Amino acid sequence: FAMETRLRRAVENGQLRHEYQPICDLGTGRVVAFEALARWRDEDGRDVPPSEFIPVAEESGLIVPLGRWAIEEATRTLAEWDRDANGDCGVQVAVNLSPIQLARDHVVGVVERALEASCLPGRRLKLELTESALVADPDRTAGTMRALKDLGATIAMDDFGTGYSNLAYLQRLPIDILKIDRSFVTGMLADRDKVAIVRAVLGLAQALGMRTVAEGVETPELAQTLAALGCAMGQGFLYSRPVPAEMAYRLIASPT
Ligand code: G
Ligand code: G
Ligand code: MN
Ligand code: NA
Repeated sequence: FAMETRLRRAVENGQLRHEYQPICDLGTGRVVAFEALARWRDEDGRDVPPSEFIPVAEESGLIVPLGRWAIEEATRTLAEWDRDANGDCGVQVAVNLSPIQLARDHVVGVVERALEASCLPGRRLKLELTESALVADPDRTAGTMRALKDLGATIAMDDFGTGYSNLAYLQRLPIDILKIDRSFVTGMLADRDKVAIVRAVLGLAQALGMRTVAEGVETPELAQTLAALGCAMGQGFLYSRPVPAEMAYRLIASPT
């Protein structure tokens, strides 16, 4: 439990940070959104990846304060970008919601208060859920998703294709965006099976009226191929690694 103790201190003392990774229009390369990604530097100076500390936060219940911080910090940052732009800076901010957080906290109230505090309309916010939230508690998750939609937020299914949920929920839930998992995208130009999976997801999204984001877009060739296949947006090292908020703002102010 040593990591849990140190993570608890970091959450309480406001020592977590965000980095922001752009999500771009695959056709034009313009930044349309930023995904907020939590960062934690442990007391010994080690940058602990979210793949290590998010599970600890989920098991310990710390995901509730951590998740609140993430929503508040991301909306505060977007409001700052708007101030720097003297108006709507033109992008959304995306925040990851953990299934445990959805089960244990009143996320809708947290989102509503954060939007109010930062004077942002709900449409500026995107919330990324994973299929595991639907497996864990489909009814509660569905209700939360509808309430978040009522606030104006966009709902994205993260890591799509890697979970264990069935496809029936896709049609019943207010999902705006499917994010195609990086494992299907990176390297797909040399792998016909990956192309087939990506095509199938794009077809499904189109049939259900959803938009798509491909994760793990590392090369211009990949961006071109995905755009030709009908994918709207991409995220990955081609555009930028996750970067601190000040650097992210410069990516909007002077697009590449
Ligand atoms: O290594 P990298 O930072 O890109 O890892 C990002 C992954 O970590 C995201 O895809 C997401 O699953 C998880 N993550 C990052 N920040 C948060 C957060 O604030 N809340 C939750 N639930 N997950 C996060
Ligand atoms: O799939 P998930 O969202 O958990 O992945 C997030 C992780 O992937 C982060 O660590 C992020 O830095 C990394 N990542 C983001 N874009 C790319 C990319 O284009 N290629 C690779 N290999 N990793 C990426
Ligand atoms: Mn995500
Ligand atoms: Na992800």
